[in-house]
Amino acid sequence: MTVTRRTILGGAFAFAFAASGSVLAAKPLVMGFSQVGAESEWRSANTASIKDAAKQAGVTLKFADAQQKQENQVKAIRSFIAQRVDVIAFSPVVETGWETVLREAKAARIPVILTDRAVKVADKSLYVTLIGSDFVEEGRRAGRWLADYAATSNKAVLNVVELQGTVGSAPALDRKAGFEEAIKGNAKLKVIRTQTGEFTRAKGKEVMEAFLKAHGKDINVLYAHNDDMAIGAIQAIEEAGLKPGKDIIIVSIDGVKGAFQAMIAGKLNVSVECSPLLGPQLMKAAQDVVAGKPVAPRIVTEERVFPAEVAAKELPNRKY
Ligand code: GYE
Repeated sequence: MTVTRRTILGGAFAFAFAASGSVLAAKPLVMGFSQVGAESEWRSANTASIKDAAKQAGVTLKFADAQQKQENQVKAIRSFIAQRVDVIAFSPVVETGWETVLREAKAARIPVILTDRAVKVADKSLYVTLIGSDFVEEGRRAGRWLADYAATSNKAVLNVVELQGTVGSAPALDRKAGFEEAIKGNAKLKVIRTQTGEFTRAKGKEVMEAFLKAHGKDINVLYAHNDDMAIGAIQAIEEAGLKPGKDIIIVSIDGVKGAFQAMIAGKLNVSVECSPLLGPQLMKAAQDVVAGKPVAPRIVTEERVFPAEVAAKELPNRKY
């Protein structure tokens, strides 16, 4: 008797059918998920959201942490293919280098859903959809906030240092580009240094220390691609005897609780929201794709900007 595992009904279950067409058994949908790592508060909230949503939806989740390494993600995806999961989802650590493994998933007829970060592949049929934020827009929002701030400053020029995210990752590339676009032609804003802080507190602190050593009090603004690097940099600024949020204006992205606490303490000036709560949308897309229902090729998360003035009022509403 031949049994196909192709799913033709929706919900959280993949139904196994006998050759005769009768339903043999209802099996929970199995998802293999390869996570970037545990580099930030954002990432921990994202992992919790995916695990909770899987439980809620009755999806069996095979979760693998790649520790910020693409090779680990490729290995995890290959193992999901070998295990014949119903759907593969992953948040790609970097944008390039995915063609081969995605072709392997396609050959095995396992649909792939991207969450959070994008990949650069010529063949768009290698994945079903990308669920996540518009990082270029987040960068623009950070840049627009800073341009508004600069307009009120009586300094002729504000020297900006930038802490970039993981080299080659979609959020680092896009947040840099969006920010540059928003401050382009602004004679008051000058980016004097830019370097990666790998999205972590430890590296953010270390790189900010180096910036301070080289430029000291000449630094007027820090633009950090995420809150964790900003929080690390805040420590470095304090250790250098300067006041974060005052001597150095700080703009960052994510909107995690740690950022709200820093804003309330007057040490961070603004955080542009990037929601990590992608779990429910991911489970819905997975169920739809396995059920053969249409799924939009891009699902964008809705987000806001939180300046320090609203931090105390907003903190109780924050879910991550
Ligand atoms: O901003 C950062 C995390 O890809 C949007 O990754 C995500 C970024 C997030 O490490 O904190």
